[in-house]
This record gives sequence, C-alpha cells and structure tokens, in this order.
Amino acid sequence: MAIPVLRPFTSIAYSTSRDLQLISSTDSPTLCSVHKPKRLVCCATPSVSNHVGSEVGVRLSVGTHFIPHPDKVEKGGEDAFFISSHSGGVLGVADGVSGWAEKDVNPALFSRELMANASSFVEDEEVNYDPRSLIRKAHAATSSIGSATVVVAMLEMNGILKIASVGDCGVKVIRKGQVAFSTSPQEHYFDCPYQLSSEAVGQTFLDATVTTVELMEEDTVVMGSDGLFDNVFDREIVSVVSSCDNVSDAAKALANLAHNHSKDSSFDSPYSQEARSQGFDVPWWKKIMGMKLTGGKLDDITVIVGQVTSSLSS
Ligand SMILES: [Mn+2]
Repeated sequence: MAIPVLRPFTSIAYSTSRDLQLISSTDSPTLCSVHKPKRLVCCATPSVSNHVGSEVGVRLSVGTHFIPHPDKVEKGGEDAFFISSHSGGVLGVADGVSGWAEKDVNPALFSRELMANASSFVEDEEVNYDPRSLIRKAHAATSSIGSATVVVAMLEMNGILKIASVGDCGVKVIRKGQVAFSTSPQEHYFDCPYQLSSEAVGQTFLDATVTTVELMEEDTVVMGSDGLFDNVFDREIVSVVSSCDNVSDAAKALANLAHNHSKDSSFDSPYSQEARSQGFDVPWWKKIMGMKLTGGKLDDITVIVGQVTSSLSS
C-alpha cells in the first residue's frame, strides 16, 4: 500500500507454515452431530466436567503461512500476525504501511509491536472478548513509529466470532462451499487504507468496523492481509479451501496462489479490477491497442486459515 507500515512478530519464518492445533491434545473432540453441520451454539450444553481442558464448545484449528514481498525477503516483510488459543481462538493480522520507509522508518516495527501487544492483551479483563478493545489496548501500548492496517477476530466457545478491522486486512467465512461473510475494506482513497498510526492523523479503534458472526461447525475462517485479497478472488479461496485436507495446507496453498498471481502481469486480479474501477488504466495509446491495466499486486502475503470444530467433554 502506498502509505503507512507491518509483518509477523512471531518467529514463524516466511515461506514456511505452522499448524497450530488450538484444541488441546488432551481434548477428545466429538462432533455434536455426525450427520450435518449445525449451529455451534447448540454445542454449548451446560454439562460440567472436572477434567482440565475438557470444556464444551467450539475451537479453531489454525494454519498460517506468510510469504514476503520479493523485495523484502531479507528483512522478513512488513506484515505481522499472531494466533492465540485463548477461549475458542484469537487471530490477528497487521500490515505495516510501506510508505514509512521513505522517512527512514522500518515499516515492520509498528505492525510487529502492535501484534505482540495484541497477543499479550488477549486475556485481559478489560478486553473481555471484545476485539475492538483489544485493538484499543494494543494500539495504546505501541510506541514504535509507523502505522498499520489491522484485523482481529476472537472466537468465544459458544461459536460467536467477533471481528474488528481497521483498513484492508480482512476475514472471510466459508460455509458449505460459499463465502458466507466478508469484512469490507476501509480506505481514504485507492491504495491508502484506514490505518492505526503513531501519529495523530491516523485512525483509532473508534474507526474499526465491528462484526459478529455466528459460526457453525465445519465453517472455515480465512484471515489475511491485502496481499491475499488483492490477488485471489473469492471463488478461488473457496476452491482452494475445499480442495485441501487440512488448515496448514490450505493456508500454504492460498499464499502460494496469491504469490503466483502477484507476479503475473497478465492476470486480471481483484487489485487491477479495483484500480480500473477507480479510474486507473494504461495510457491512451495502449488502450487503442486493446490493452488494459492488468496484473497482480506484489506485496507481503499473510494467510491464516481456521477450521471450526466442536468438542464435548467426555
Ligand atoms: Mn499489504
């Protein structure tokens, strides 16, 4: 993006994936229904167990994959993300605004610190499962210079997924082979998204879009930076997710697809379509030759895929 900065504060190396099984290995996941997906809230029966880690409810099984911008491989890119097993699972992605590099500021610092802070406040009483509060506290605690777009999603064990987003990182929920929910990107103008900033000119948690989605068993949550959504269409995301056996493979396949599209100058990407819709295009003399603005968008690409599962105490 053209303005402000971010990337993985975790030790997850780029081009590698890590599968975090948020369900404790001591859990014995049991589907409430073996026949068909159902509303997860149905799983929140009031049964009680004394066994540690045998809480009733829904969880996310999570896979992640990150591929840095080709020019930012050495420094590890400027996106950042975290995953937490708190409650049903917490996911977050931040994208450092690259424009800060022109001011000799490393755009990755703000995004990484923001995600590190968010991760540390996940269980904070004041946050209380509210992703907007999590963004507020993480932003307030971040002292690095820079700015970043950010999205945070918190899943309660009753199946309620709360999402807060500032800018153009995003979340999609895939249900029964279709995109059932998408966040909407916020931008001031093309390529200049809303962003949390170290400077007063930026946005705050008050500008975040906040959404609640009631997840169902077998739903898949796909979170990513704009490097994913600018290069991969919804139909492709659905196709990739449905063709993969597990969340780790799905995250890797989505990131690789986005990466391949980002390098393809002839691919009519979501990004190039959006650019044309905003009035950007090739020079007139190319237009007469029947050419149009195409191509993917080179960028850091962060993908987090979460599969909803339910577990019953046993
Ligand atoms: Mn980006």
